[in-house]
Amino acid sequence: MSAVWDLLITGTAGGGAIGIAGDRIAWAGSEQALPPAAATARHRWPVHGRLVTPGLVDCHTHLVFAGDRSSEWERRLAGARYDEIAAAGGGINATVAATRAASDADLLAGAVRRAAALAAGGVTTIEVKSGYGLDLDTEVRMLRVARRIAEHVPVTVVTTFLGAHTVPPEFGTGDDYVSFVCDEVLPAVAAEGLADAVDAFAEHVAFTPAQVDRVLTAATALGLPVKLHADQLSDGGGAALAARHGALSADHLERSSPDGVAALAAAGTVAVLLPGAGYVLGDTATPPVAALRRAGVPMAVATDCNPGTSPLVSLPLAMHMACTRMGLTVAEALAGATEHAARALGLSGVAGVIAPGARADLVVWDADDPAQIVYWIGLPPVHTVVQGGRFVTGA
Ligand code: DI6
Ligand code: FE
Repeated sequence: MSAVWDLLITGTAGGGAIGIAGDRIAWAGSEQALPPAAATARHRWPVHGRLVTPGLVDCHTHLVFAGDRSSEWERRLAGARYDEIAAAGGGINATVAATRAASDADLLAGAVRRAAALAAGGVTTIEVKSGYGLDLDTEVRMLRVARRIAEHVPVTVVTTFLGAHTVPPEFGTGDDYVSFVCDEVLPAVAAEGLADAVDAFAEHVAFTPAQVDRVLTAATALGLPVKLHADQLSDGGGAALAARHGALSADHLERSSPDGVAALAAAGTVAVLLPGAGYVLGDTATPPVAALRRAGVPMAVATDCNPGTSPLVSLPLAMHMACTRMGLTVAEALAGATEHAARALGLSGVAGVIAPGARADLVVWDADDPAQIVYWIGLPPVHTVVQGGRFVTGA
């Protein structure tokens, strides 16, 4: 750790102090225990009793897409079902058609707007999935666009290849499409270093466990970590399947069985809760939070921001919903949007924590208790965001 601190934050809620050197946290602890390096810090910033948290981590989004599906939602309000709309050519494939037709500039502009909204709510790390291209060219374009978000919004972007999102119309069967994903798209994406992880949609409207197994096996063979959309609309054994592959995370889990929960616990896989999707789909099923808690499965919370089931661009609101609809405590929601979310991205110790060596991503809140962050709907009390040691809003 370099000797001279660039910034010393003092007077946090609870009497803490944080030393920053370059883009990393050099020291964190009680103000009473400040080491000698504090005396030579280039800048001092007393935050007057404000709460300071790690920069929030949104560990599951589909930010890059084109088109609009609000009319599908209107049809669902009138009684149509998500799977019926998908079977009739709407759903994910409607967004695929719009995304294939969009220019890179348009894809980037839309993603930047949504990323900026997330950042305004205190997010400094965003995972972004592909999965609305489903052909080689568009999947690659989506991932390149995802990486470029960070040129426009002060966030770190982590990318996930979700080629196995649904079967595109030009493929007759899921098996043929999965062969194309494993043999052609995934190797190209890996060769270009475009994906930090690989995901798939295990669901009766998408891919069978056997097909998902092929995708995750191919990813592992290429050295890429895996994660899985699991047990959202039906219990297809997705949690156990994710665990079997040593997945970083299993996401959704509304219909996971006790066996699935036990498998996640044994594998150390993070459970990512996505309350926006169930809310928008009007699904009253919620993940087995009490069982996950009992089993010691780390729980993360994310927006699942996507055009079909979760048009949500506020992580604090997702945290609120995770408390109100799923029974998380405020402390669990905060850990879920920081430390556990970072773990779901393979970034333990790098993001989501205030500890020496971690990235200096911090939010100073106009609040002195985490409940005040989670409680408000539509007004996250962000005072200042520091990303990579630099002020990006406020002070
Ligand atoms: N699960 C979801 O909720 C979204 N994708 C997924 O795998 C749905 C995405 C969409 O409908 O566009
Ligand atoms: Fe999703």
